[in-house]
Amino acid sequence: MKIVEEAAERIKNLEVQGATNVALTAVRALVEQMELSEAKDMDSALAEIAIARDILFQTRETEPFMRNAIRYIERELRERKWRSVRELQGVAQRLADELFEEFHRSRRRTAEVGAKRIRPGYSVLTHCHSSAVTMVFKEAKRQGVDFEVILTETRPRYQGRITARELLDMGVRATMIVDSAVRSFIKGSDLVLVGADAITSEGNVINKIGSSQVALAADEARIPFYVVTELLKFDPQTVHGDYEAIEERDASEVWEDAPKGLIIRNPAFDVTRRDYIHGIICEEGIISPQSIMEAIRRRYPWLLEVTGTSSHGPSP
Ligand code: RUB
Repeated sequence: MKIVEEAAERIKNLEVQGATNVALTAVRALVEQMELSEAKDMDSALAEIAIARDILFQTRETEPFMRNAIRYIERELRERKWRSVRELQGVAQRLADELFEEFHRSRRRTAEVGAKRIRPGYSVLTHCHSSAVTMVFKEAKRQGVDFEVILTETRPRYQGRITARELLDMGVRATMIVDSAVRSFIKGSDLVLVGADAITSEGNVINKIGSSQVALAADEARIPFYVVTELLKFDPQTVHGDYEAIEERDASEVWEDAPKGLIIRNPAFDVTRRDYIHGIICEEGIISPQSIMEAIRRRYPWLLEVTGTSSHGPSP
């Protein structure tokens, strides 16, 4: 399981970050690992997939996109009859390719829709690093829209620096602020765009810790707050009453040589209630968080069938 274990390590230590990169890396690792499989029969090949799946699922708790993508491939492989392990390997590769194609189509559509919300002269505030939000910025820039971005540094892992570099590479004017300065800068903004790690059946969104504070500040200042995301981040377990688990990361990320006895809490994500979200910008266009179940049924009905182990987390 070398390939899968290495990918899992890179995901765990945030070398690979962001829900999308995590999902794509996990799927690639699974398929590459299968390519090297020396399983003699179908049962042992499927058992290997199950082991790989468990290793990948344990990397980060709050990543339904990864779980959905891997469950999809595993389910398709289990449900069909294969003549040989070779054939199964080919099909795993094809399923992954299809998934990637679908993902890129969704991304293009999401970027086109999102870019229309950025008007000339706008100042857009964002938090953390989201590849979906970056795609929207890129598309707006490609269309020649002149706008600027206020971005948070995003303690404790400073993902804002990734966003900052991407914006500067695109030639977009970028201003970084500390996370606690959001309320001071929100009044000068026209729009907030953030990504998502998970969407619940009620239309609440889980994203980088601090996103819900940004949403509160935006609400107070009457600035529209949009979430840019693929619908594949929907967590089917939430339909059954489970709360999305919120990953708690190591205290050393916050303070490496903290004094003994100090309690440090380091949740990676928080929940933004749907009431604060103007819209979810996704492959279905801009939808209201309240209509999430409808959109999932229309676009990815299989998501509602592929539930696995439950995840429990704090209430929103
Ligand atoms: C990243 C984060 C991002 C979402 C969406 O957290 O919260 O906003 O994952 O990213 P971390 P994308 O750095 O802890 O993974 O749009 O790329 O899927």
